[in-house]
Amino acid sequence: MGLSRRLRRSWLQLSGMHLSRLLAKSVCWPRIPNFQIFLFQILFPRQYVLLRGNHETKVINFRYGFRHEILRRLTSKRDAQEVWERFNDAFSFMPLACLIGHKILCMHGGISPDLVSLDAIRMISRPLIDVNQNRLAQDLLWADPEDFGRPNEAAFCWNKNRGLSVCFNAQAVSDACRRLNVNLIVRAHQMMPNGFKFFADRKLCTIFSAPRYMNEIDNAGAVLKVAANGKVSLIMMKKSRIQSRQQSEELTKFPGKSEYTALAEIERFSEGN
Ligand SMILES: [Mn+2]
Repeated sequence: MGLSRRLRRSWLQLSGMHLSRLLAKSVCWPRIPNFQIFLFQILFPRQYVLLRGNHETKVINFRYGFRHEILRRLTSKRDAQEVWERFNDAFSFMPLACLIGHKILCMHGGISPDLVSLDAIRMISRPLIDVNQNRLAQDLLWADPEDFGRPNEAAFCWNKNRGLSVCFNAQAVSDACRRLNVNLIVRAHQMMPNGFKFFADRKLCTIFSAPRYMNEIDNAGAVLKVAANGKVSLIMMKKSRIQSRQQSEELTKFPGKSEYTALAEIERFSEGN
């Protein structure tokens, strides 16, 4: 389990910040709000595959305002807490990776020193509530590509921007592709000005599908299209116009040096509110 396989006429979303910001951030998808995509997955499970991202974890979606948003929309705090908990229950069942046509491996974050085989992903049992208990799961949701020297050897280093997980170099991508017998790794997790960016001699592609991210950044979005014959193409989405800020778009953020905050801190906040 943990690896789902779909090919024809399917939609895959690498999720992450999109889904858990579905209420506050539907502005990122002007025509298809993210909540709708979540419903599509439920209604049409063979056509829509959603992969879990780092925001589909309690720690992060609390910190970035998802619970706060639910609380604002539901008058009862108890109901809001219940809804937030149930959403996170659903997130804990989401797949961590997906294999398209046996040759394109997709995940939200990136590869891992523990990604020794595709079976290693399949062996991660779900529901998985705390992804940080499993290094492979954590890296699939959090890791980033980076050129940090040592070009001739596959290398991973501490991901200091995230405060957890790893960065991996181009050679690590090449080695992973060979070991896993895949041609391409597709991931999201980082905003790209053009909506996409290749890495490691086109063996890895970052896809970012939210134009004008957070209504603050002048970026385009992109979607990767895989034809039935395996041919890959990119669809660019134009930059959208800046929209006037509404109160409902405000995010709750908690200060911290990295994106990661200990769950204990969040629980303290919950008790105090
Ligand atoms: Mn992310």
